[in-house]
Amino acid sequence: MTWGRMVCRRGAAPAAVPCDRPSGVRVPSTGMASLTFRTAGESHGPELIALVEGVPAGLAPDVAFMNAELRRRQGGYGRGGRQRIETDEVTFLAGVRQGRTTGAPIAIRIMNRDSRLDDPGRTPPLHRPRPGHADLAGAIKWLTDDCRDALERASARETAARVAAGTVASCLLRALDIECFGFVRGLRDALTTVEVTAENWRSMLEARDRSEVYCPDASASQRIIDHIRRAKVDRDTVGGWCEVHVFNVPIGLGSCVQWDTKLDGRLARAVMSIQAFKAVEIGLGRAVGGLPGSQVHDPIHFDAASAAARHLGYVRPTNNAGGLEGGMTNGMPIVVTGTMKPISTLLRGMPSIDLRTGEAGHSDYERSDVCALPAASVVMQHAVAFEVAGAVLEKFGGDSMRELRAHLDATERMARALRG
Ligand code: EPS
Repeated sequence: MTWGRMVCRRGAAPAAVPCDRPSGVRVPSTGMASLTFRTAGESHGPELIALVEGVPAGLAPDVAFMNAELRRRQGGYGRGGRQRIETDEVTFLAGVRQGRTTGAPIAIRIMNRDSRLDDPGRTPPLHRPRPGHADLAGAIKWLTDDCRDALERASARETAARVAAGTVASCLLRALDIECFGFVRGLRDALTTVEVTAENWRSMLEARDRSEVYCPDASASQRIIDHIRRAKVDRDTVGGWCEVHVFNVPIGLGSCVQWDTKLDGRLARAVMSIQAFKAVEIGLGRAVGGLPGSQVHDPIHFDAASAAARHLGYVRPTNNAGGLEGGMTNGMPIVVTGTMKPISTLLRGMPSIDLRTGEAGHSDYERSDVCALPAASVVMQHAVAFEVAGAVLEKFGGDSMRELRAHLDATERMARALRG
C-alpha cells in the first residue's frame, strides 16, 4: 500500500489517505460512490428498473413529487395510445428505509402494464426498419433480421426509469434549495419568446402546468398544438426544442482542470443521450458563432445587497454563458437547450428495405406518438438535475445530507470571507 495524495475537505486538517491507485485517479475520500444511475427493462417487458448509487443517507425522497413528474412525462398533447394503458409509479426496492435514504444503492421499480414481450402474436418481429429509429443499426449489430430486441430497449419507454432516477437527484437539489425548471420552447415556427428568470420562474411553472404542451405561453401553446394536430392529419411527426433552467446554483460546480470534469460537457452528454435528441446548447449556444466577444461575454458586477445569495453578489447583467464558464458554474442560472428530432415512427411510413429479402418497400409501423416533446422536457429537466446533483456531491461530499449541507454552508462562508 502506498500513501496517496493529501486530501483536505472543508475545514478539516489535511490528512494523508491510503491509496493503491496511480495519482490522478479520483478516490472519494468519504468512501461514497460518485452519483451514478443505470436502467434496465424493455418497453413491453414486465417492468423498468433504475439503480441509483451515491445518494447520501438522510434524504427523504418526495414520492408524490416523483410520481407527479412521472405522470407529467406520460402526458402532453401528441402522445399515442400507450399512455392510456400505463400508470407510472415508483416503488423503492432498496436503499430507502422508512422514507429516508440509507446511503446504500437505491433500486426503483416501475411496472409496465402493457407487458407482452414473450407473446409473438402481440409483439411480432419487425423486418422493415424505420428510418431514424435504432432498428437498422441494432439489427445488424446483433446479427438478426428482426429489429424487435433493439427497438424494445431503444424505445423512449426507458425514459420513465431515467425520470425516476433523475427525480431522486431533483429531491436532493431541492433539499439544498436548488431548483430545476424544464419547459417546451416550441417547434417549427411556433416558439415562445418568454424570458425565464430567477424572479419569474415559479409563475412560469404555473403557466407551464396549465399548458397541454408544457409551454409557459398560452398563445405559443396553441400554435404548437396546431402544428401537432396538422402532423397527425398528415400521418407525420414533429420534434422541437426544450429548455431547462437551474436556479440558486453554488459557484464552482464542475471543474476546468480536466476534459471530463467540465460540467457543460457532462450536461451535454446527459441531454444528448435522451432518445431522439440531436443537439444541445448552453446559454446562447450556437448563436455565439455569429457575434463578437463584446456581445457574448457577460460583464461582472458586484452587488453588496445580494451578497448573501448563492452567487455571493457577483451578478451578471446578462447570462449568455448559461451559468457556465470554464466548465464551472458561475452562480448564474444554468440554461440548457435540447433539440429533439421528429418521432421516427411515421404512420405514412418511409422508404425502407425488408431485411429478409432486400426488397424495397415502406418501413413497418408500430403504435407511437406524433409528438413527445412535452414528455422530453420532463426527461431533460431531470437529466440535467442528475448531473448538477452529481457535481454538488463531488464538490461538497458527505455520507449524509446533514454533512452535505454543512459543507456547502461552510464553503460559502469561506468564499464570502475572500472579500475580507
Ligand atoms: C416508442 C413507441 C411507443 C411510445 C413509447 C416510445 O411505445 P408503444 O409502441 O408501446 O406504443 O409510446 O413511449 C413510451 C412507451 C413511454 O412511456 O414514453 C418508441 O418507439 O420509442
